[in-house]
Amino acid sequence: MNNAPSTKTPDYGDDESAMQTYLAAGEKKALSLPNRGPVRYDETAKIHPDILNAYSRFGFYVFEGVLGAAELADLEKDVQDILQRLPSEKGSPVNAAGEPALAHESKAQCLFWSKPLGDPFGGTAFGKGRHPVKMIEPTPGPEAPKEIVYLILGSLQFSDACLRTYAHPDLLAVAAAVNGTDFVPYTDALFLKAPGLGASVAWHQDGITHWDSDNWDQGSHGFNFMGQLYGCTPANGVWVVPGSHKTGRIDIKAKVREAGSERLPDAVPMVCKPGDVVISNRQLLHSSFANTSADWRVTINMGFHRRSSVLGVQGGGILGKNVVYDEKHIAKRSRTIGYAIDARRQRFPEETPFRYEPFSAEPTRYQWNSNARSDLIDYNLLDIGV
Ligand SMILES: O=C(O)CCC(=O)C(=O)O
Repeated sequence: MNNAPSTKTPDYGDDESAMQTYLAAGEKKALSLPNRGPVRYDETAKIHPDILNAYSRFGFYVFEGVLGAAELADLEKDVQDILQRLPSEKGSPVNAAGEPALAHESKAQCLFWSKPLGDPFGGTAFGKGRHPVKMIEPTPGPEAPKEIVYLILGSLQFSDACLRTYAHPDLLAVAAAVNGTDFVPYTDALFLKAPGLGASVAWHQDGITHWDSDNWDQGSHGFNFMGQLYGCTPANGVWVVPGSHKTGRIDIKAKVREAGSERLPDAVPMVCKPGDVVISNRQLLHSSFANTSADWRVTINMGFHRRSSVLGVQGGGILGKNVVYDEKHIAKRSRTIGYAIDARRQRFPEETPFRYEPFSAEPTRYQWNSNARSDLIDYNLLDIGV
């Protein structure tokens, strides 16, 4: 299997002791922040203002226990299937069993490869150079493969379970509360951090187009939900600098220089149990370290924007087609929401499905069936990247 763990546990070498101290201190700090708990509503059935205030203040909030046991079991089964379908090596049209590989016919780039414990974006021009500093790249164990897949885009076409999670009514209620009832999709992904192999993601702020806009604010570039299949720890999870979503573009090189390493002193890790889902503002300064720990992290990323941030806006040039996003483009890309709501209704009939306001005139237009599955092939060519 492409992401099979190696046998020897690697570490951060000369930095190991400083790293362990940093991880432990970060965890303590993260757990002391008042930004975690279940999804809660007020007496008018709106997302509780305490949650929205904490999200606004820190730029992230850990929703505890959102994904139940049945949903997690479905997700785990699909993730195992995805891992087995990965190409046997980069560029191969087949998996290790000689069967057609996942995404080998995809028109959009879906699979992102790295050397084990590497930092593929740091210090490169990717994303208009938004990851300016390379992270430490620990040496992997001797049995590690040459390259691993650490990120899969367009994930909703590869997993019905991910599609159903995308329509979790509590999460979509949060999306509506944060981005307005006419919120729109951004992109969806799976981050795979195999123990002893998982790549790092260098410090960066997401968002391309709105930093210098007159009406820029803390919500201009949307947010990601990060659903945790196995939970996440300081060693394998995402780190953020709380509040940095409000301060505009940050000079990351200077910040790392001041800190003397990429262990930024004002950062905290996302610490989650299986089934927790983090909402994370895309403008937050964030990163994740190479996973030298013994624990898997699988994150189901689901991103959403405000409609006003994308309508009539030229795409940022990283995701999907680089076009001006008009109503037609947005409506077509939003079909993932319609299909997901129906797929979820079929699997969890006891739940009250989320009502997505832009589809309120035709609530049954999107039915999840084999035609719909075909309709989702390459849906991510229309990802909305600002
Ligand atoms: O999950 C990770 O390790 C990185 C996530 C990230 O950078 C993102 O979602 O923008």
